Amino acid sequence: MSDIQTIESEALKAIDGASDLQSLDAVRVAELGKKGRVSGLMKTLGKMSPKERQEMGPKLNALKNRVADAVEARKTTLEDAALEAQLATETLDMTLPPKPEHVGALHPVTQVFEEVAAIFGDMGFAVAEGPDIEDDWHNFTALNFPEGHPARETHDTFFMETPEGGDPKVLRTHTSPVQIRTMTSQKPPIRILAPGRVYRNDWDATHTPMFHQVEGLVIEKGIHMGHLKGCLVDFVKAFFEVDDVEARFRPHFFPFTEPSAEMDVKYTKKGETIEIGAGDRWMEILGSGMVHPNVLRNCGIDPDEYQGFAFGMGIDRLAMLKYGMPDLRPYFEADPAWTRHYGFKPWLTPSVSGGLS
Ligand code: 2NM
Repeated sequence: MSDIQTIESEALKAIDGASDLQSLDAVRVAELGKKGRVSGLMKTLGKMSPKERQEMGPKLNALKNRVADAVEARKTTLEDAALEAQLATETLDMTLPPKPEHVGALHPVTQVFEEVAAIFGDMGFAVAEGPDIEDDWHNFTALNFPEGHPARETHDTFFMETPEGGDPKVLRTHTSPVQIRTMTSQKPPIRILAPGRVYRNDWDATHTPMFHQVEGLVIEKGIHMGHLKGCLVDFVKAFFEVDDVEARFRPHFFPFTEPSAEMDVKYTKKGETIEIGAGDRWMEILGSGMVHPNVLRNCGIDPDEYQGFAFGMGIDRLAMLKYGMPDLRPYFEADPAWTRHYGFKPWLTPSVSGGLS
C-alpha cells in the first residue's frame, strides 16, 4: 500500500518536473513502460491470492490511470508552451511598410495594359484572352484574309512545324483571333478588350519579334462609325490625361474591317518631350474600322442584324510615347536600373476615377 503512495507521489513529482517532451517521455518509460515501476507493481497481481487481488487490482489500475493522465496533461502543457515559443519568434508586424529597396517594379508595358483596361473597363468592355499559338483559320481565314492573299505576307508570320496532315499552327500575328473566338462562342451584344503578346518576324531599332497589342471589339445592333470615333477619342483623352485632343480618321485598308481608318492625333515636340493633344504635327496611334460583314458571317453573326467596330494598337509604342522612353531595346533586357527608373509601384492600380499614372 505504501508502495502505491510512494510511487504515485514520486511519479507525479517527476512528471511535473519534466521541463521538455524528451524528459517527460523518460519519466513515462520509467513508470509505465514494460520495465517501469507501475508495470512492475501490476505484475505482482499474478502472485496474489484472489482476495488480495480483488482489493489491490482496482487500486493499482487507478494508480496506472492517474500516472498516465498526469503524463498526458503535462505533455499538452509542454506542447502548448513549445508552440507559443515558436510563434513568438515568428511574429510578423503586418503594419510595417515594405522596404522600398526590396520592392520590384511593374514594367511600363504592364502598367499601360492596366491603364488601357481601366479606361475601356469604365466603358463596359470585358478583358478576353486566347492562346499565343493559333491555327491558320482563327489568325487569318476567319478574319477575311483569303488563301494566298498578299496581306498574309505582310504579317511576317512565324509558322510552327506541322506534323504530316496536321492543322498548321502559327504564333498569332495579332490578338484578333481572340475576337474571333469570342464571336464564335458568345452571342452579341459583345464588348471586349483583347490585350496580349503577338509575334512577327521583324527585328530592328523599332521592331521586336514579340510585341504587345490591345485590340477591342464592339458588336451591337445599330453600331456605326460615330460610335467608333466617340469611343476612341474618349480613350485617347483619358489615356494621355488631357482635356482635349485634335484627332483625324484617315482611310486605310485592313482585310477584316470595311471601312477601315487609322487614327492620328495632333502633337507638339518640346525638345525631347512629346505632348499629345494639340500642335503642328500628326501622329498615327491606332488602327480601326467597322467589322467586315464576311468576318461576322464567318463567326455565325448576321451582318444585317448586328454591326460592330474594332480597333487595335501597339502597346510598346504607346508606352514609349506616354512615358518618354526613347528606345525600345531596353524593354526586354531586364536591367534593374532601367526598371527602377521607368517602372511603376505595383500597389498603385490604375483607375479612371482614382488616377491612371
Ligand atoms: C486593328 C485594326 C482594325 C480588328 C478587327 C477585328 C475583328 F475580329 F473584329 F475582325 N479584331 N480586331 C482590328 C480592326 C484590328 O488593329 C490594328
